[in-house]
Amino acid sequence: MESPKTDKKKIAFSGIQATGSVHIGNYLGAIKNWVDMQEAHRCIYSIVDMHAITVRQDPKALRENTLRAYALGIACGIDPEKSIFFIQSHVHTHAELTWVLNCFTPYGELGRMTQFKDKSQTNADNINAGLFDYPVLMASDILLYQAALVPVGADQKQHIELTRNTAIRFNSVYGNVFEIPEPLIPETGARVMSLQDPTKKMSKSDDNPKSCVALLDSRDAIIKKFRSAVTDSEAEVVMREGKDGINNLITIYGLMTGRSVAETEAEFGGRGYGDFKTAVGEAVADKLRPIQEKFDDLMKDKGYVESCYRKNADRALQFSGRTLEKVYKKVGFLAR
Ligand code: AQP
Repeated sequence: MESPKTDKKKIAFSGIQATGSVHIGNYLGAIKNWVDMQEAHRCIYSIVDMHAITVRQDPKALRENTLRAYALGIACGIDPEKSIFFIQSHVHTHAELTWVLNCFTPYGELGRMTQFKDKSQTNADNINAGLFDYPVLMASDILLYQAALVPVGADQKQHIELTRNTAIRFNSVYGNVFEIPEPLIPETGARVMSLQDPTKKMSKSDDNPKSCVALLDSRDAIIKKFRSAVTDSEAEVVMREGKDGINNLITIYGLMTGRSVAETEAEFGGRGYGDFKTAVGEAVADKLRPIQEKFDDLMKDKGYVESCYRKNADRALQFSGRTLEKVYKKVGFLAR
C-alpha cells in the first residue's frame, strides 16, 4: 500500500493549472525540474483543475485542457508509473483537508497574497471566495503528501510561505502531523519573462498572444514570436542589468541548449539581435519538437492516457487518505 514516508527518498509535490496552454515559462520554471527530480525523489504531480475554477472556465474547454495538460505532462517526461501523476478533482481529500486548514489560516494572511491582489484586478467582476482561498487549497495539495520539497517558479514562493505557516500552526496545536515543506526554485528559469514586456512574467492569461510561447505552438509561430520579441535599442548580446529582453532571451537559449551565458555572448558577439532572436526561436522549436510528437501520439491513444490518470487517482487517494485520517482524528472528528 502506498503511504507517506514509504522510503528514504524526499517527497516532492507540485501542480499546474489546467487553464489555457502550458507555456515555456511553466516548462522551464517547473515541469522540466519535475522531470529531472523523478530519479532521486518520490514525486507527486497534479493537474490542478480545482484551482482553475477560481477564474470562470468554459466546462468543455476545461475538460479538454485538463486532458491535454495531463498528456503534455507525460510527453514532457513525467513517468506515470514512477511518479504519482493525477488530476486534482479526482482525489476528494484535497477539498476535505482544505476545509480543515481554512480553520487554521487567518483571513488577514490570505488578503496579503500578491496573486490574490493581482487576480482581483484582472477578474474584478468575479472576486469569489475560491480566489481568496486558493492558497489554502494549495497548502492542502502539498501537506496531504507530506512533501518536503515543492518545485515551483518564483511566483509561488509566497504561497509556499503560507503553506509552511499553516502547517507550523497546526503542528503546534496537534503535534507533528505535517512535514514542513521547502520551496525549490531553480537558479535560472524561475521567472521567464513575457516576450512583449520583459518586465512582466510570461503568463497564460496575457492578452497579447505574442508575449507567450506555448509548448504546442508550431515551429513557425515559435520563431515568429521570438523574432518579434521586445529587446532594446542597443545591438549587443550580453547579459547586463537593464537589458531585460535580451537577458530573458539569453536565459531561455541557455536552458534550451545547455549553453552558458558566456558561451552565448561569445557565439553572438558582433552579430546583432536579428540572428540571435532567430537562433533562440529555432533552439526552442528544436527542443519542443519531440515533446510535441509524443503529445500527438498520446492524444491518438486516449485509452492509455485515461488508464494512467485513473490508476494514479487511486494511488494519490491511498497516499493522501492516511494524512487526512490523521488530521480528522487530531481535530476531534468522531470516527465513522
Ligand atoms: N513565467 C514563468 N516563469 C517561470 N515559472 C513559471 N510558472 C508560471 N509562470 C512562470 C510556474 O509554472 C508552474 C505552474 O503554474 P500555474 O499552473 O500555477 O500557472 P500560473 O502561475 O497561473 O501560470 P500563468 O501562466 O501565470 O497563468 P495565469 O496567467 O493564469 O496566472 C508554477 O510552478 C509556476 O511557478
